[in-house]
Amino acid sequence: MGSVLDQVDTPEDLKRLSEAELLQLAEELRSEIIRVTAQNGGHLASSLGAVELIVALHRVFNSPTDRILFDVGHQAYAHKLLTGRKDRFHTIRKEGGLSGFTKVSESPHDAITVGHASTSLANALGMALARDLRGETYKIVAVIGDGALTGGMALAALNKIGELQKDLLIILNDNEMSISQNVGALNRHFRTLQVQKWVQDAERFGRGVLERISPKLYEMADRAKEAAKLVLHQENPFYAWGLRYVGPVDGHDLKSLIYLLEHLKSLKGPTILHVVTKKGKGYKVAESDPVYWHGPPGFDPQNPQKIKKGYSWSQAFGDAVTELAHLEPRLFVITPAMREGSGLVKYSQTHPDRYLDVGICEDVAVTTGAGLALRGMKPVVAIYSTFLQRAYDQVIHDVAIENLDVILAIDRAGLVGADGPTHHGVFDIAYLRTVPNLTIAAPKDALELRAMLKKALEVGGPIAIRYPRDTVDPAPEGVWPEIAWGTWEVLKEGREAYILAFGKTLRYALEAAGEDPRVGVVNARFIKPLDEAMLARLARGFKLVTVEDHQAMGGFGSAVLEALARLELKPEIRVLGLPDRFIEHGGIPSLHAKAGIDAAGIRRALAALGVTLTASE
Ligand code: TPP
Repeated sequence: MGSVLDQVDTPEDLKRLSEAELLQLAEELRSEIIRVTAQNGGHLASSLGAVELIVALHRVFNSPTDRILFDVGHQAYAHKLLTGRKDRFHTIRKEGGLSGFTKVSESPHDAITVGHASTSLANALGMALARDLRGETYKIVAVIGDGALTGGMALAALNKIGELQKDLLIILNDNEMSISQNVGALNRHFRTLQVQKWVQDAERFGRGVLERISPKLYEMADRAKEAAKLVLHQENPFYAWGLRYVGPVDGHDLKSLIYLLEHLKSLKGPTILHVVTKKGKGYKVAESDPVYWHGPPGFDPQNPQKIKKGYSWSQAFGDAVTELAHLEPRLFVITPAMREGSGLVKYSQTHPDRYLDVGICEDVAVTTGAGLALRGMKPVVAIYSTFLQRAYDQVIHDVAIENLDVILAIDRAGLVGADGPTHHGVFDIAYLRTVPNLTIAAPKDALELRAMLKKALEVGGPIAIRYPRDTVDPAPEGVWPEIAWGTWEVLKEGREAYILAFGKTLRYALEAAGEDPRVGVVNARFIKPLDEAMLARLARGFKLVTVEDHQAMGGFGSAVLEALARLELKPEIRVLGLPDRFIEHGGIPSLHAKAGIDAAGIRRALAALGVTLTASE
């Protein structure tokens, strides 16, 4: 048999394939996903685990008329390959290439634009309402992982779906994993369901038979009856929600999946099909370590090894809080499902009683922090800038109004690269800056991060400390420098102009200024409140350029302009930041250059102010 994938340009082509060809197609999809992810990096393990499910969905449903929604959209690589994008698949996550997630503007087959978790069910409900109001008859299928189902948004949507009884199919793709081991009571219940199912099957077929025939179990059973029997029971939580529940079934048994979907697709009302899959399926290393292989950088597919990445800001944060928790017994760290990404593995093992993974629910993370603070603890909510967007009201309503001692350790602040516009952390300054009581700081290195964390515990109140997706030099253990709270720091004196930068853009500022005595550089490490004394002094004598890895609108530069207006100072000034549009995925340095916030961009701004520098290559 030649390549089956070569014969597939649209999902229509799947309808013609034999069972053997479909099985071969699944294997070819796996190879292609491994080959391209090895080059580009990407969401390998999740995509490998969803291959059979995606083949079955495209065999049974008619995309793009039928709408197939992928929650998070990171598991949908096979979907991209089957929906007219195989020739461009090698560009995934590269600048100008395919997105790493589903994206409405990329393909008519992508039902939703995603990247953040737990949105598929509310979207599906909205689509079902629209479909019925407009007298249309297409099918709607939402695929959601057990991790994404820990999100309050998904659970709240289920509540409404159960009430409204619209026709839609929800596929719960349960691999027991979020990025880390999944958490929560529902997850515990799924494990019980799985065990119950094994016991039932064992009783029905005899344990020995089951061991021999599984996972081909459903082929042998009387399938129609099987599907009907699996519609469960009083104790199933979905039943209480008014949802028909089918499962758990083997999510890699392609033939049975197709059979089941054929039967479920025309049922009235909402149905949940619970499929059990293996994250990383078909690729040994990914199956045995799905945490690392959730989203690896590139690797050698013949000899897949973990790559030791450089020391990151996340690790610097994790190391600092692990140490700090020994000094401060009230310190408590919360993560919304990002233990590894936030550098918290060591912390979680060292201080398990002062650590909480709440699941993918950033709102719960922040408000649990509020509760801890109200009762005398010192919570640190470790959260990515982009995901903190989910908890804005909680920051205002639950934390800031009462000026509670909650530290927001904001990781991945700034452009994040290959994950693109759903993940760029470029709004946090704008949305936090307007909240009274809140302090916003950005360290220049790991030592300053330690100083800020330690001092934040003493100063109290809500304090956001933002740092980028980047490497940083490690700081020595046991060293906790003092920091004058609220002050900026002159890193280089200048005679004509000063660049005000912080965090990641400081490097660009120092590079732009070089050795030129005319241009100074300030580490503007406090964004709120600004160091107005220093700002006033500089504004009186120098030209200014502000630069930030954040939207220009509403960001640090805006804060500086507002302060200058209040102080009635009018220096010559340029504000550099990201433009008022969404920045696509790409390499971070290249995206910074395009946005004009790199060293060259700073030099251009200085030139516009009459201070012309030459690049010091
Ligand atoms: N918070 C939000 C709101 N969105 C996110 N995408 C994340 C955190 C980071 N994240 C991406 S995938 C993922 C997390 C936490 C785990 C998803 O688990 P699951 O839905 O079970 O899918 P799997 O990868 O296991 O297939």
